Amino acid sequence: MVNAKRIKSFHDIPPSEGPVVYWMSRDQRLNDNWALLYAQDKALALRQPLEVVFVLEPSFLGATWRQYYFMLEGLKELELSLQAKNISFQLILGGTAGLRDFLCKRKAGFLITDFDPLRFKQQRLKTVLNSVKIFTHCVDAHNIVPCWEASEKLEFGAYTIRPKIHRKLDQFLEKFPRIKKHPFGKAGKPVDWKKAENSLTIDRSVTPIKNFPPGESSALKILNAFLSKRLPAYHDSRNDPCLDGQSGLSPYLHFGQISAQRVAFEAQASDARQASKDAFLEELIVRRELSDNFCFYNPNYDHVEGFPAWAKKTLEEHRRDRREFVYSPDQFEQAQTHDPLWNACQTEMLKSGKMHGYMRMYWAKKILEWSSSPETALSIAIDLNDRYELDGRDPNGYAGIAWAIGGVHDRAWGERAVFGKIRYMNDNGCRRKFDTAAYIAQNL
Ligand code: FAD
Ligand code: FO1
Repeated sequence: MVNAKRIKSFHDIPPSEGPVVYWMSRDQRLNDNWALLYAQDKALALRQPLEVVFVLEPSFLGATWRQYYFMLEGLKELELSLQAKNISFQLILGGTAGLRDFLCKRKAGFLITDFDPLRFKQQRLKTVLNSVKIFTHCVDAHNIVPCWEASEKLEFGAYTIRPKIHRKLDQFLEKFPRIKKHPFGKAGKPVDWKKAENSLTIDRSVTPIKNFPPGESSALKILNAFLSKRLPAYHDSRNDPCLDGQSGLSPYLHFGQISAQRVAFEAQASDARQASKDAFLEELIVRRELSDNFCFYNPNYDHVEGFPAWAKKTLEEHRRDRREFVYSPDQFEQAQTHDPLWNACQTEMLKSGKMHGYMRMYWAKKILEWSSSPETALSIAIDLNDRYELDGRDPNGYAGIAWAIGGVHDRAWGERAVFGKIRYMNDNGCRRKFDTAAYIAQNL
C-alpha cells in the first residue's frame, strides 16, 4: 500500500472500467517508484491492464540533444523492463492533445501521474484535466517527504524546512515493494524510437556525454561506486572541485532514473563515517526538497520578481552601479571572460555536462557581477545552465541560480557595488579553499 499522503486527487468521480494509465514524466524508472507502485495497486484491485505512457515534447525548456539523448536511452531501457513485467509502454508524440486522444481511444478508467512543481508541468496537467473527465491522482514519487507534506508554504531557507522534514522523515522513509508481473493485459507494441527522435525540434549541436551512461542500471552502478569510494570522504572532499568527491547522481535524479529515497537508504546503511553521511543526506534530502518547495510555492522561481523583498530592494538600489566588465551572452557561452577561473567552470560545463557544485556558485555570482542588470544575469545563467548541464531545468537549478543571484534561501550580507547585500564570492575565496590553478589546468 502506498502512503495516502503521497497522493493528490483531482476530478472527484469514481474510476471507470478500463485500463489504469500511468502518465510518467519526472520519475522515469521501474524500481522504487511510488507512482508506478500505486498505479499497479489500483490496476490489480480493479483487475485492469496497466499502461505506462510518456508524452515526448518536441522541445522542452531549451533542452538539447545532450539531455534528450540521455532521457531517450533511459526510456529505451525502461520499455524493456516494463515489458518483462507485462506492462505496456507507449511514447506519445502529440503533446497533451495526443494524451487526451490516447486516453479516449483506450477508454482509460484511471489516470495516475507523477508530481512536478515546474510551471510548464503543472499547466500541462491542468490542460489534460480540463480536456478529459477521468479520475486522476498525482503521486509525489520524487521527494522522500512529499512536497505538500514537507511544508504548506514557501520556506525562507534550509533552517526553516529542515526541522519539518526531519520530523516526518521516519514516516516516509518506507521500504519499497517490488513491481510484480502484471496479470492483466499485455505488453503492447514496441516504441518506434527512430520516429520519436525525428519528431524532436531541438538543437542537436550540443552532443551527448560519454561519461554519464544513461538509464536505471547505470544509475545504480554510479550509486554503488559512490557509496564505496567517495561517500566516506564526502564531508571533506565535496567542496573541492579538483577532487572527484560528489556522487555524480544529479543527472539520474533529475530524470528520475534513480529514486532519492533509494539513494538515502543506501547512504544511511553504508559504513561511511557519520559526518559524511550527514553532509550527503543534507544535500540529497533537505536542499533538494527545499528547491521543490521554492518552485511549487513561488511561480516566479525563474524571474527576479520571485526573489525575496530585501534582495529585490538592494539589487534595485545598485542597478546603476558601474560594472567593471560587461559580457554578452555569447562571450559567456564561449568562456571568453578575463577570468581564467570562470572560463574553466564554463568549459567544464560545456565539455563534461556537469559543473562541480562548488563552482556553480562562483559561476552564477560572476554572471551577476558582469551583466548589465540582474534580469539579464538571471536569464543568461538559466539559459546556459539548461542548455549544457545534464541536470538542467530542474528545481535545484532554478533555486541554485536564484540563491546565487537573488539571495533566495540566504540572508543579507555586507553591502558592495552591483551585488548590494547579496552574498559576494571572489577568486581569492576560492584560492583559500582549493588549488584554483589545478582546476584551471584540468578544464582549460
Ligand atoms: P552531490 O553533492 O553528490 O549531492 C547529491 C544530490 O543532492 C544532488 O544530486 C542533488 O539532488 C542534491 N543537491 C546537492 N547540492 C544541492 C543544492 N545546492 N541544492 C539542491 N540540491 C542539492 N542541481 C541540479 O540538480 N540541477 C541544476 O541545474 C543545478 N544548477 C545549479 C546552479 C547553481 C548556480 C547552483 C549554486 C547549484 C545548482 N545545482 C543544481 C545544485 C548542485 O550544485 C547540484 O545538485 C550538484 O552539484 C549535483 O552534483 P551531484 O549529484 O554530484 O551532487
Ligand atoms: N518530461 C516530459 O514529460 N516529456 C518530455 O518530453 C521531457 C523532456 C525533457 C528534456 C530534458 C529535460 O531535462 C527534462 C525533460 N522532461 C520531460 C522533464 C523532466 O523529466 C523533469 O520532470 C523536469 O525537467 C524537472 O522536474
